[in-house]
Amino acid sequence: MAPFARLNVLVTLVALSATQILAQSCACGYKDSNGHVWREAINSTFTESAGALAAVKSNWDIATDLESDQPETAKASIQYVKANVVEHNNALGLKASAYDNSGSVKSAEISTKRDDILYGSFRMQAQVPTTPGVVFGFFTYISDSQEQDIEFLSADSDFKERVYYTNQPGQLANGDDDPKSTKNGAIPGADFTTFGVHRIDWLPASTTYSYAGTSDKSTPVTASSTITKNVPTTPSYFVLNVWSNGDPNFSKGPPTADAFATVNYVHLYFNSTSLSEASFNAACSAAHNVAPCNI
Ligand SMILES: *[C@@H]1O[C@H](CO)[C@@H](O)[C@H](O)[C@H]1NC(C)=O
Ligand SMILES: *[C@@H]1O[C@H](CO)[C@@H](O)[C@H](O)[C@H]1NC(C)=O
Ligand SMILES: CC(=O)N[C@H]1CO[C@H](CO)[C@@H](O)[C@@H]1O
Repeated sequence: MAPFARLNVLVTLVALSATQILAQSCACGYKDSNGHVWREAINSTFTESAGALAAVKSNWDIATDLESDQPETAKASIQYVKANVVEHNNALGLKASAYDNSGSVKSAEISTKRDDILYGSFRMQAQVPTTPGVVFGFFTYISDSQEQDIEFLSADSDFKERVYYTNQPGQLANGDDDPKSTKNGAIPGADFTTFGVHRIDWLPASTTYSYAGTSDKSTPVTASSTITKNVPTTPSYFVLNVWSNGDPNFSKGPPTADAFATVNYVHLYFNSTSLSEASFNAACSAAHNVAPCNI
């Protein structure tokens, strides 16, 4: 076996055993701060010594598609490339590259290998991009009308505290934002360029978007906002991306320098259509009904 292959096997074994330990110790699931219990978890910590890309490899696919179907006002297509998902500041970097006038902006996207996630509590600790002209997204997705997303637009003058929460579709037939399915606004005092936790809690009748971070002076700042319209009901992927299409109506840009989101971790706690309540209960009872792990 070549030394690199041996290393890969070793990394895989370490990753597998970490997953098994996680599964065993939380056989009765994960209980969140609202008292909801979730059966499964994907715990991607990008700051560990194995490196961010090892954690990506375990649970995520890196997008490589060209998205050429863009609004009329866009200046470029989006080309997702593997090379833009990188180790960055000892964490995961998602990069939209400085535009090279090639007709598409090289961008970054990771999505879970699983598309069976149905309800859950999803958190990431991250810093938003500071180079103007890109979108940073954290969202569930299965189709354009079964999607709930958190987006940050680095071109906003107040991008350090402005966030876009949407249960898609976020627009009315006349093109205006639908105030019932989208809540866009500033979280006064927040500084998203410091590491804060952004969270989506997806329940059958509501999506709650929240933030727990700090101001630029390290004062705690928290906020939360609930949307009950267009709550998705279909099993989905979980996705993170950083992209630009140069559309003056939204992403603006394209960026003239590389733009990075820096992600320390993504913790997804959820139910899925692959592990039934009955199988979960059987596994929990086989583990002597230990208490759920608090998350
Ligand atoms: C997720 O991973 C982090 C760091 O690796 C660990 O501290 C934490 O306990 C894990 N959470 C769960 C619920 O397993
Ligand atoms: C998730 O699974 C737990 C354990 O089976 C169950 O109690 C809970 O109702 C489920 N949550 C949702 C939103 O379906
Ligand atoms: C919906 C919207 O914001 N449309 C705008 C898109 O950009 C063009 C050109 O900048 C404007 O004319 C539209 O009003």
